[in-house]
Amino acid sequence: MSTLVLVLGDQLSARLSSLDAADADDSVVLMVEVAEETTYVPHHKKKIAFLLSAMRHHALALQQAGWQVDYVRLDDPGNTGSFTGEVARAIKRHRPSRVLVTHPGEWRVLEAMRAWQSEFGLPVEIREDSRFFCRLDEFAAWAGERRNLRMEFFYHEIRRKTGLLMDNGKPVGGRWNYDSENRKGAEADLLMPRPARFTPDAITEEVLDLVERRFADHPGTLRPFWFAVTADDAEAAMEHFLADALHRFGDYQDAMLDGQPFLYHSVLSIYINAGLIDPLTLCQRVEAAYHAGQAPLNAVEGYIRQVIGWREYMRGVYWLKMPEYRTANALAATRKLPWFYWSGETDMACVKAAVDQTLAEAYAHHIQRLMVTGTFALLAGLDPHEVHEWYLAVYADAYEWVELPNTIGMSQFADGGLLASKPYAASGAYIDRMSDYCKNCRYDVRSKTGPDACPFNSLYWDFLDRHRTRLKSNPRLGPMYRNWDHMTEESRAAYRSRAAVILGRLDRAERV
Ligand code: FAD
Ligand code: DLZ
Ligand code: SF4
Repeated sequence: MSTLVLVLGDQLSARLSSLDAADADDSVVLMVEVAEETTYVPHHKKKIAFLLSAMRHHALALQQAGWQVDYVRLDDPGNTGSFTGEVARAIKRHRPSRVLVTHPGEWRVLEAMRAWQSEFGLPVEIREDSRFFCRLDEFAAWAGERRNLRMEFFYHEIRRKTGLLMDNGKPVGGRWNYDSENRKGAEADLLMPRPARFTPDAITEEVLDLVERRFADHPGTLRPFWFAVTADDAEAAMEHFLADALHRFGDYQDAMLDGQPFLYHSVLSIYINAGLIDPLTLCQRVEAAYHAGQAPLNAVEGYIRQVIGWREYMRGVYWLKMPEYRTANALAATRKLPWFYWSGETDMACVKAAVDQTLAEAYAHHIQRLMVTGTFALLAGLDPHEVHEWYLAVYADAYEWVELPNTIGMSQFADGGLLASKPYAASGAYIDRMSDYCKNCRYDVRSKTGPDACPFNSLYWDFLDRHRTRLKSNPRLGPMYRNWDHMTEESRAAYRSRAAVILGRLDRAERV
């Protein structure tokens, strides 16, 4: 046997650069369930179950396609618990002349792989991940010497490159971006879509038992487990989204509703990131829905922008800025992550809703991640590294290449503004405008500084005040600083003292 092809848990794609470069008659595909990957952060139980079940199903699909697959289970005797240890054992078993692998999604894994060639004494080829629209060297060239990177210009490039929503070199409809139409508040109705749900088969049931036994101390609820774990079912989930929710995706993209974890979102990132859905196929299907008159342009453009714009841009920033990016902390935030991020035990109805549904489903939509749990962490000065580890652990779609720039850059402004033009800081008024959470909250969103005042209100001004030196020259924050300066000294003192009460409670691990 001449080639050993290592396929990772988020490389479950029918077309993969490592497999494309190998010959099925002369290769062994290695897939390994390893303790290091399941525990380097305390992943949500549903996330582990999804990945392990999807890996086991994918191994069968590869066998059916003619590959010889060597699959190592978590409980197999002798499992060393790491990629490096398992590749070493597989080299002894199969005596390959080379190792092939597609570029991994995390820096720490790439670092380990880079050592393999000298460690094992045979060629190790790490191939570009062709499942993305933008190669890493293309992104580096685009980023060049720019001090601030902005997604919008990058997105135009990828539109041109892919031809998605293009008409003779011009954007369909005459505009690149319809985001200004995508900020409506939603109301619950009886016909709200729900993501497609799948009944676990025998393979998934076996994995669920394993996860229940082995990861009982990890966060989150395991059952009911309803994720797709095969490419066919993931495709069915995609079709379900196209038919049921895409047409209103744009209108309600930023909305939040109590008891509605999914709204009109696709809930497909879990499958895209693991390789079960090809992003180009998905975007082409979305574009076709527009041309068939099944969805309006604001929905279709908005959706495609998330996938070919934000998703690719985050990956580019990650690989451009690692490893320093992981420890960036431009605002010098050091407060410990409050326990309620793991338990949902808080009186803030918005945060409770986001955390509770995260623990139940390993999912929250973008505005919940950004403007509820993310904004609270930013305003309260939580340590961005702890915040990062939380996001990486609790979401089923989380891998460092996409989670870290979203957390460190977009949400926590810990990169000092490389990725976002201003911090996503907001008072309770934003959450009140975009959701119905405030109606059932113990706090009063209209109250600014009294004992029942919404914590977001005082923390917002306190945040701006604390970071004045760094943020005052940001043109997008100028009006806010002028408002603050026009307040009476008494008002400013009241905001500061109410914020101090909230922050003191966090520091003493008291209920907020
Ligand atoms: P939809 O709202 O239906 O969007 C469609 C698709 O667009 C998504 O499936 C996703 O592939 C892509 N997308 C949308 N926004 C982004 C974005 N900001 N970055 C990258 N892709 C995007 N996304 C992840 O895939 N993994 C993560 O670990 C992750 N961590 C995040 C952490 C924070 C603090 C924030 C603010 C955002 C994070 N996101 C992450 C981005 C976004 O929240 C999720 O992609 C989205 O909520 C997934 O749900 P969905 O499939 O229903 O998305
Ligand atoms: C997330 C994850 C988990 C929980 N378990 C495994 C595993 O047992 N085996 C595996 O190959 N991959 C797993 N993964 C995904 C990896 O963490 C991911 O492939 C790397 O972080 C590179 O992106
Ligand atoms: Fe959240 Fe404040 Fe509204 Fe309560 S009042 S739900 S804490 S924004």
